[in-house]
Amino acid sequence: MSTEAPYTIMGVVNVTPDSFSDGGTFEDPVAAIAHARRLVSEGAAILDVGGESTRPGAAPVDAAAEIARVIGVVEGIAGLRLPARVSIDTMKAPVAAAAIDAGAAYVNDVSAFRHDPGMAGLVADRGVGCCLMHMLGEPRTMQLDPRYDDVVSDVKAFLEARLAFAVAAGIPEERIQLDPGIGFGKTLEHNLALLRRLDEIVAIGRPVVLGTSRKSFLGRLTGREAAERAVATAATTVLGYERGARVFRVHDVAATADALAVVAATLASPWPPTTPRTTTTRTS
Ligand code: HH2
Repeated sequence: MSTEAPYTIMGVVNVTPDSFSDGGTFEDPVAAIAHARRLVSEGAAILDVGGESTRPGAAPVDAAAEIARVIGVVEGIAGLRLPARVSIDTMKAPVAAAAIDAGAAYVNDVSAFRHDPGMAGLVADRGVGCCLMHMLGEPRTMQLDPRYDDVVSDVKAFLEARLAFAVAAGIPEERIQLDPGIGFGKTLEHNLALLRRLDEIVAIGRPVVLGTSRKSFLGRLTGREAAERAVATAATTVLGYERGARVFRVHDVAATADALAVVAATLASPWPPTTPRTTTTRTS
């Protein structure tokens, strides 16, 4: 029987001064690398390193500054030889190229290859995996007045079109994952509709990445500050897994690992072998 988990946890490593929930915490490369090591010990199989915040209204960063922020961290993590792939969270081909040279094996592009015309060719040529995410507009303006005919159908059509674009650029379909972009040009109602009907995005046929972690719609629902939203995030993780998402981009890896171990065991038949964090078990 395979012992491989039926899901992947992507741990967030933000090397930024201004990310919405952890800006400034891991700006120091030594702290970022130590954080990455901890996330892997908690269950992350991908580490998503980002040097530019995409929060609503965030100031853009040029490629040179972004490279200066992230490359030492990517190199440092790759040098640890952890059992995890390094992902670079960027919309810019020069940043992705430098990160791949430094050991990254996955490009997480929240613009789905629309921002930089060189990105799709780079991912094709370098043979790495990628995530294509839906975003309405750009980070600076995306939350001003987002409108859709039907948010789920519109996001689905967008992702199908971007998948076709990426395949036409020479990226094998097996290396492409898709993300509905929770919080990127979406109201609370849009985010909830996408979660409720996530199976429609899953039906495209590529692994779906879900990025709800600590996002502001969870704050609106619970009244909690960003750093206190791990439980709310876990609720979306359970729901997302049940509806077919398989990659979970989160800040709180340990809580997510617990939630996924339970939901995956519950839905699987027979119960898949998971690796509990401790061996103490009770019968109830
Ligand atoms: N969300 C954020 C950044 N990158 N990538 C994907 N694929 N999906 C997401 O939902 C997603 C993403 C925003 O979260 P965070 O990195 O914590 O914040 P910031 O952009 O402010 O750095």
